[in-house]
Formats: sequence, C-alpha cells, structure tokens
Amino acid sequence: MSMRPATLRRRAALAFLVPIAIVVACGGSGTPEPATYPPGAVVIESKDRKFDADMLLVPADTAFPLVLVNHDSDKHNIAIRTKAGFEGDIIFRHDPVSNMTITLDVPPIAAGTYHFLCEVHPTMTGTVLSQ
Ligand SMILES: [Cu+2]
Repeated sequence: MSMRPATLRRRAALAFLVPIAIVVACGGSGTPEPATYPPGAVVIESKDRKFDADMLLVPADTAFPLVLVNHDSDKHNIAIRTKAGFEGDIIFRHDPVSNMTITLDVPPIAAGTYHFLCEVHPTMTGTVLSQ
C-alpha cells in the first residue's frame, strides 16, 4: 500500500522533467557557428532562403576568406558578378552547399561595386563593395 503512491509520484516527476530537458536541449540550436573564423573573414549566413546581409564589404585587391554559414537544408551558393543577376562577368563562384559552414578563398577583387546572388535562388541577392 505504501509503495504505490511513491511510484506514482516518481512517474509524475519524470513527466514534469522531460519537457524541461527538451527545452534545454533546444536552447543552443540554430547557431552552428564555429568558435572562430579565419582572420579577415567576411561572414554571411543563409537561413529560410534568405541571406542575413544585403551588402558585403570586402578589401580591394586582397584575397580574403568568405565564410558561408548555411542553416538551410536547401542548397545555396554565392556568385559574385560584375552585374546584377546572371548578367556580367563572373568574379567568383562556388558549388552550392547545404546545411554546413564553408570557408571559401576569394581571390583579389579590384575596387568597385559588384553583385552577389545565390544561383539556386536568384532572389537571394546583394551588393559587394570592394574598397
Ligand atoms: Cu539559395
């Protein structure tokens, strides 16, 4: 007779704890960023088929690491061109990636204004200011 209430209490306690454990486990998700980026890195993130920046400020005539943090299972890439959309010359591009952080080595870009887009989702666009 005395064991039965104790068992019930234990179950009730577990039922109460499980949702808390789930909340704690989910608290840090959505930010799969590495602890550090390479020096001089230009970082852009993609989530829900949107970039988190519409302008990239890059150093003129200097190679730099471009870090793409793609939170989506959708594939994204970054193509830098002399004109908007698929127009003009390709300055830089890489193959699309999904759900990962990738560091890309971008060769020196002459000073000027350029355009970037995701070739998979051409509405994901922005400006590159090389100065
Ligand atoms: Cu995309």
